[in-house]
Amino acid sequence: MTPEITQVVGWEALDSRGRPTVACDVVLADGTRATAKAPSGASTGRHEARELRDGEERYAGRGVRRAVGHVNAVLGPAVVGLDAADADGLDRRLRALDGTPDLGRLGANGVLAVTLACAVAGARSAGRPLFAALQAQAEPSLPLPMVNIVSGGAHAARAVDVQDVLFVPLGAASFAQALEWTDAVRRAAAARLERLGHSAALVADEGGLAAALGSNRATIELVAGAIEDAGLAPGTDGAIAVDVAATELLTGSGTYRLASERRELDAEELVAEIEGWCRELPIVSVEDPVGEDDADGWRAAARRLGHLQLLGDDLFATNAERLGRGVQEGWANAILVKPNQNGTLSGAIAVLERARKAGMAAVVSARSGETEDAWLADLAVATGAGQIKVGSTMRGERTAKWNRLLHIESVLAPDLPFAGGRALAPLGTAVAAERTA
Ligand code: 2PG
Ligand code: MG
Repeated sequence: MTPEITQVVGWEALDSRGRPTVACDVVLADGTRATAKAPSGASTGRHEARELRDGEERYAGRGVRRAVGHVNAVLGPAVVGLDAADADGLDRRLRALDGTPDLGRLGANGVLAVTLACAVAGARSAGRPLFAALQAQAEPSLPLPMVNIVSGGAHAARAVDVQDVLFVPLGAASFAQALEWTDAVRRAAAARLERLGHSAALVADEGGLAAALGSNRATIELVAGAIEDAGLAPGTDGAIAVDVAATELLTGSGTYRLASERRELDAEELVAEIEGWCRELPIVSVEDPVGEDDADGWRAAARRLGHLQLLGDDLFATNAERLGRGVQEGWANAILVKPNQNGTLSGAIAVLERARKAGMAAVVSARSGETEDAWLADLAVATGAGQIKVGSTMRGERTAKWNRLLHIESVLAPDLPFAGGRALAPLGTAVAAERTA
């Protein structure tokens, strides 16, 4: 057993968008100290664990002093005396204290900061890197990155509608090479933008290029061209992932607005539009092609895009119950896992393990509002998730995670395998509903 927790202190920090977030310090009986901070999304789904925000004038209502107060008065005192490394036990206690399924009473932002800080302290006290200390049942591996090249949607003042156009270095032989190739694609994309008269100096929330290219297809074509400019073979060396984040495009009447193209489509039409992009461009992964509760839309997506990696973010919200339903009904063949959507570390790990058992691919993901913490990288390695999405290759809150993975690969655990292109949901296999139909 790790030395017991003796002190827990919450405080208000800032995330990468300059918005308040909950930070938590934990001290153990042997004097070990650790701090962790909760990330926060902009394109948040309805089924996520709920952050507690003050709603007062300071920080435009986004202050988190109430959540911090709950860490100091309720959550912290309740975990003093417990084993910092026992994430399951700790998280059970934290969930019971809150008592609501979405942790909205005490605040999922506070709960997550406590569970993470305890895990980091437990690993540090045992003298083990976090990825080695986390209790996961899978074989650890270095994840294949999917990296934001051009941003749109809620992360880029809606320059275009799709939120992320990402590069996937499918054919890279190592994590380090995957980042080198990504850098070449980013530079080529920036050069293309400048040739078109746009500024490559304007970046979005995750450090991606932000440009109003007039249409979603043109934006994806720009990245496809950049892959070729970088001297990489499209479809084998490198490919494209798109996060449509379609929940954000919903109108009040259930249609989807592509504002940059002045078009409004129903779910079938939107999926057909995306299918068209996928036919002509080297796209291997499509995330949230329709809204989180659009069951018919997801059925259409499974039918028309299920031969690709069909990735659910808002759809599953890192929620075990929604994943269970999704597996039953064949909603998608891959899941995005964001610990703060779940609210606890053990909950996020359980979702990853459930997905793996169901034969789904998994992408561990940062949020658009991040911190300089690197625990997400360790989580991806420990759970052998296979893929990770952290934003672009620049800005400190992003490089904290990439650098952690570079460090693990080159120094801390050079024997770990690199998941590579095999980590993608197997191309050509349909989603579960199709298989059983
Ligand atoms: C997403 C994430 C990360 P946010 O939708 O996948 O890009 O965005 O954190 O704003 O939900
Ligand atoms: Mg998403």
